[in-house]
Amino acid sequence: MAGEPRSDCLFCKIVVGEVPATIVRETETTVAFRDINPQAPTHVLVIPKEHHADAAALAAAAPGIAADVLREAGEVAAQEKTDDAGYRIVFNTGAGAGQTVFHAHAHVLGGRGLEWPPG
Ligand code: IU
Repeated sequence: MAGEPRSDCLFCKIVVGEVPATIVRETETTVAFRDINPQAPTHVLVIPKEHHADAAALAAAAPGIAADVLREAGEVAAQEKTDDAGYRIVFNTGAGAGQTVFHAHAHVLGGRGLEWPPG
């Protein structure tokens, strides 16, 4: 069923504390934790606690929670004090775009200059 935890999903395991993560924020519907392979001084992932494969699936099944993820991404940027200088919210979607974990997640990247277009 849409949103149910999956036993083979690493991020579902982070939600329940079975896999360790450095959590920086948590709400009723979301968790934000530091990426283990940071690509910028601030690199935090914001995930819904519910399991949805990617951002589009999340928005289709649970638009309120998709909004929670976006709001939390902004709160992370403010907490990390990167909101003045600018930051980027990225949803890699599909293997061809670099998605490796198929549980929706927003990358919040900041703390350095970010080029456009991205690689
Ligand atoms: P991607 O957009 O699916 O490629 O992002 C997955 C991210 O999850 C990637 O940046 C990893 O470094 C990160 N990550 C993590 O933070 N903790 C983990 O245990 C694993 C991956 I596996």
